[in-house]
Amino acid sequence: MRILVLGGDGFCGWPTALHLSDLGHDVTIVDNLSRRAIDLELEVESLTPIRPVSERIRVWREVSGREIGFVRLDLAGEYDRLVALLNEHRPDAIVHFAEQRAAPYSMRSETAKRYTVDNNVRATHNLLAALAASGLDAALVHLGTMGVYGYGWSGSAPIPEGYLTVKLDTPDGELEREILHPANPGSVYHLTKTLDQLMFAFYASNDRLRITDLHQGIVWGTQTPQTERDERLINRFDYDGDYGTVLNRFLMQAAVGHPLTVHGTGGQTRAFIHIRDTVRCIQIALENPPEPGSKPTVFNQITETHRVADLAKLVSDLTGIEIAYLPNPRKEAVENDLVVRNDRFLALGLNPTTLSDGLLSEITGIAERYRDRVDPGKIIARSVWRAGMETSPDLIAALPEAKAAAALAAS
Ligand code: NAD
Ligand code: USQ
Repeated sequence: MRILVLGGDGFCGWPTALHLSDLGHDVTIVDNLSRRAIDLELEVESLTPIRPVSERIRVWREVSGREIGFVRLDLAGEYDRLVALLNEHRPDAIVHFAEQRAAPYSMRSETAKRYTVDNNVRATHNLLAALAASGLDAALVHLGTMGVYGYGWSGSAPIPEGYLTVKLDTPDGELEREILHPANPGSVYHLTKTLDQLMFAFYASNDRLRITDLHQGIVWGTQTPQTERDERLINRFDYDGDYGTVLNRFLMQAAVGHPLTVHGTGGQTRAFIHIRDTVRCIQIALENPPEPGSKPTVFNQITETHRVADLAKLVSDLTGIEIAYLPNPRKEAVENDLVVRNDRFLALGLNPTTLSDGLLSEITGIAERYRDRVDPGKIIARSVWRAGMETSPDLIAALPEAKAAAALAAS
């Protein structure tokens, strides 16, 4: 297939582009490199030394013999170029990762809130309008989030894959309807994903676009078989308080000898998926698109659920690093149940990669290798959901020597 990977320079997009290219698809990355610009704004870098996109693509050609195209384009701001790209390129499928994806970043300031809504909503709507105008029959796979359902809304009831069946009493009797699961966003970022869902429902119905929305959990891990093939293909690894996600942060913290930063009691339960399964799920979704005229297909893209406190204990038991219970900078339920249906991917052949000591130590190994790139002043999460909420001071001024961190872990 000819596939456009929108946001293909990012943490999920880059390994997906390589995976699809390795399978023999003709892949073109479309990205405005805004994520790299946000690193400069936040004065922090990926823990891993990611290479410029042109070098990444050149190295992939060297090691695989396969070409990946690159178009630098802002989906939210360059509509006419997007239309021209679709008309010239005529893709069979499009994978859409190209949004501002960090909940804490989306809450850090009014500017960041407005940027996140402007960028994400316009990017998605521009894509849908351009696709409808092009008359192409390309299947669209979008990366959504588990957070559209919210946490704790349905208690211990399993979260279905996108839709709920409801019964309405009418004067003429009972009416049964399938509706999108109620949206309960927990941040401005998550809010944009709930708006995306409505746009997908409209364009699937009005323009017969074939859309799959993947409600993905928190992605952990960093490398895939393709990104491991050369150090210059290495994937992004965010560890800072805005972009770093919880499990990768705990593993990085353990590797460099920083206490594990649990927000509140750690009673929050979340859904997780390894990056190797992310790329496989996208392949499966591309191979199983909905028919024109049907409502968007929703897959819950998760393989397991865990309480944050249990993850901290697991990493602490493995490494000997202590746990720090910090004021929670977010407005979120102190504790929640989370039971999630993921039958569709399992039925289509996904063999889940679940938490294992081997995979955990692979990541601490990466963090140890690049520990000199860690800025300890960027570890504590300081973007608060409401002005005046308390945050923790830095827990350490400088990282312990590598030897001291290893001794601590061994003790
Ligand atoms: P990322 O920030 O690493 O990658 C996103 C990419 O999109 C970046 O390269 C960025 O430059 C690009 N981009 C953003 N706005 C753009 C625009 N207007 N035009 C062109 N390019 C643009 O994020 P990620 O972790 O790879 O996440 C990818 C997608 O998956 C996001 O939509 C995110 O919401 C979703 N997701 C991520 C996770 C996770 O844990 N990382 C979990 C669930 C869902
Ligand atoms: N948390 C800690 N300590 C930390 C970091 C986080 O206790 O050091 C807690 C948070 O308070 C939260 C939970 O861990 O309760 C998850 O936080 P996170 O930053 O790992 O994940 P989140 O903000 O939910 O966002 C990430 C991605 C986002 C994606 C989402 C999937 O950044 O793009 O949509 O995971 S989901 O959570 O399923 O909606």
